[in-house]
Amino acid sequence: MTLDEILKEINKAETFVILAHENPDGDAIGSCLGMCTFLKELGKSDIDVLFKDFPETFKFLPNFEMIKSEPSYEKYDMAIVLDCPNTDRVGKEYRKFIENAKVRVQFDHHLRNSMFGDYNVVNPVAPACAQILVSSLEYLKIDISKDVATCLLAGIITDTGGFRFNSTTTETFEFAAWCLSKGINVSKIYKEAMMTKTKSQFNAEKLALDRLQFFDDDRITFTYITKKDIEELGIKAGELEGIAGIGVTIENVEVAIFAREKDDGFKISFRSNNIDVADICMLFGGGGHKLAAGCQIDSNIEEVRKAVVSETMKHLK
Ligand SMILES: [Mn+2]
Repeated sequence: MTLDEILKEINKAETFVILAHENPDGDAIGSCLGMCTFLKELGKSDIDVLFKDFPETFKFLPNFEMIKSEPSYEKYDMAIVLDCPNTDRVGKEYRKFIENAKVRVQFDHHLRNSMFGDYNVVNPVAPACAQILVSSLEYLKIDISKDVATCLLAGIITDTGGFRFNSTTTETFEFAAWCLSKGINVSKIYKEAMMTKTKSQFNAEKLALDRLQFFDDDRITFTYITKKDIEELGIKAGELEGIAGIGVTIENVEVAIFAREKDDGFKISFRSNNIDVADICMLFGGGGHKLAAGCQIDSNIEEVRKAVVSETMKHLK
């Protein structure tokens, strides 16, 4: 099966690049560091984990200091791509490392994955990429070390919203229970991954909450953060990740929309309690999961708001 072949290829390869979607969240970072730690434990030493920007809040994870922005090689023996549905999402400057690699392996849980790897381990119903890595290691009968488990648990906790989302499976809890039985401090990882925020992150959330508007009989919320806000508040990569989900915690809200300004327009994140927001995002050239999806619109904030709110209203009918 694919996994046995991947392990054979890993054993053969000497230089590795590990990549995930840009603006990485806990699942992307946890999966990458879990993989990196696993490779180190196998005796591999030439490993690059590449991110252009990444949140410092995950610095409690083993091997966090391995993350860097500058590649060591033009061509790697193996590219391992995690939590990323296509080669564009790793970011412009890193895409070539997937194309140039002798062997391309990917593990992912996004809907509509482009299957760009030589080996694709893709399961869209898995709650986190990190959980696919857990099942893969278990399938290969590999003992999961405490350090690998810590990284992967952080990924699972992030992408299940702290075990809240209905994507959470029995395997999720079984792995958390197994971690606890191994003496891993699950509550500490939970707190670091879910609850801890920087002051600039808190200030951004405060501003976004202040601006939050309701539409369609309070079934839709919309809020935004501009480039100017990002500069003024000193917001770093990843610090806006929590904002999208705030709206759907309000009673009767079906869809929460969050727009953040980038150099080329607005990146829009949708969160839903029920309806398929990946469908809505596809109309704007984006995609994602049923209850969490995104797209990009190059326009001003008024136009963006009008477009996404009216399209969401149609879907809610
Ligand atoms: Mn993920």
